[in-house]
Amino acid sequence: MNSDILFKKILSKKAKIGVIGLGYVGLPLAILFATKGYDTVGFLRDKIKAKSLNEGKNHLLDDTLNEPLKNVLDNQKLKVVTIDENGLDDQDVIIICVPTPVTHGKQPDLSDLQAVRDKLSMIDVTNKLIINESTVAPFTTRELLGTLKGSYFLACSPERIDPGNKTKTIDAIPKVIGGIDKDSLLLGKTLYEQILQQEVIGMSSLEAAEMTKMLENTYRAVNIALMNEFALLAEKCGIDILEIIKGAKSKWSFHAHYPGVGVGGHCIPVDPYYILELARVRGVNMHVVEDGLKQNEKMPYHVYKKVKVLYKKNMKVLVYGLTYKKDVFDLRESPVVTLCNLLKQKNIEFVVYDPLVSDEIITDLGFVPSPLKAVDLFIVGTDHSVLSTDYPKAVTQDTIIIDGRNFFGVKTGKHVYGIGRTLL
Ligand code: SAJ
Repeated sequence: MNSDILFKKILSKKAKIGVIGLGYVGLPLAILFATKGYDTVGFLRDKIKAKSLNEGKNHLLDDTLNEPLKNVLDNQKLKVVTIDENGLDDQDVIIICVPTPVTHGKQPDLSDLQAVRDKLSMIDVTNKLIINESTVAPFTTRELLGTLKGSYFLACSPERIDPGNKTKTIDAIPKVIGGIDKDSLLLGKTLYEQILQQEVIGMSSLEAAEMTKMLENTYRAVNIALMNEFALLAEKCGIDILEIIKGAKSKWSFHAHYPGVGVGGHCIPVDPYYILELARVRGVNMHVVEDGLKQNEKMPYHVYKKVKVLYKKNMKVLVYGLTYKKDVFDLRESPVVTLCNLLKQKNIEFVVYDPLVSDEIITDLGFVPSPLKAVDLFIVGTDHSVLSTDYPKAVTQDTIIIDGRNFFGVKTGKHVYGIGRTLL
């Protein structure tokens, strides 16, 4: 295989870019390549989503993407098609950005990635550069994508999108990349250097790149778990965990994380299960990771126990915020959904309000949507930025607050019961 031709195409922006999967990762990436001048085709499964994207409708509800999306559609640098339509074999570079969730049994679910592999195995990928951005455990890229037809280049560069982060946008996040061989690494590194303002760090192998992503997100999950565990002790001691974290932050080596109702999203509560599976296969016991994940998964129950103590029959109860994190319209693995299902199971009547989630979706989840109104018990599930102007519509001086995200800095309503802190 000849890397020179592809190098020249990348440097002259003549390389045709295919991005498979247009979610939180693929859509900003496809728009970025197109904005930088590459003819880009976005591939996804859903015909309706493809049509609405081609009409400039951004299904992620990330308003920062609307204008750049419109621009690259207008100048025809970006086109969106379904993966069943032809076109994959026209691409010089194919970047895979499909979800890698876990099953209900917390086992890796690689079905989307395997479906892409099956598609790619139907074309001759000779001289193409295939890049896997989907989060996987070490050896997965090699095993799943290393035996396609033809002689091609293969790299792995795990995505690091931070949904909802308006400053750390996709072009502002450093990237790591590993290749199956030197040419693949160099091609991939050169490609990303054409579009990113940040460093592109070459790793020694595909596996080193895969493991980097595993470490960074498992580190975050375990550190959040540590804060959750300290919060439980702080509650028993009448100590304010936020004061303690603030004090600890004065030490240069302390990287703050915060306790809360739990850990959601498609990454942090999920990725560590991929490394646990690899550790199991390789006979390594990672009990720190296991216990950390369990601690995080206990937090919705911890908040439920607070409700149980404070709830009295016929109390008006409102859960504010359902999404897994503030200002992001995403319910995947949301700990607040877990909490609401618990309240339902225990016959505690409540209504739900989330400024980003429609009444229809709330109803589909089996909960009762409601506008903001004065309530006896106000439960913060997600600390959306608008909470600061929303809460007075529901919190009176007699309202008890259970603050799942430690949003309230001062006593508000009758009392504020936070995670690791109480404002009486
Ligand atoms: N959370 C806490 N305490 C914290 C931080 C977060 O309880 O101190 C909770 C959040 O409320 C949320 C969950 O954890 O429910 C995950 O939050 P997150 O912002 O860490 O996770 P994601 O999935 O939105 O994105 C993270 C990002 N990592 C960082 O911000 C460092 C992103 O950069 C990664 O690329 C992404 O995971 C990913 O793809 O892995």
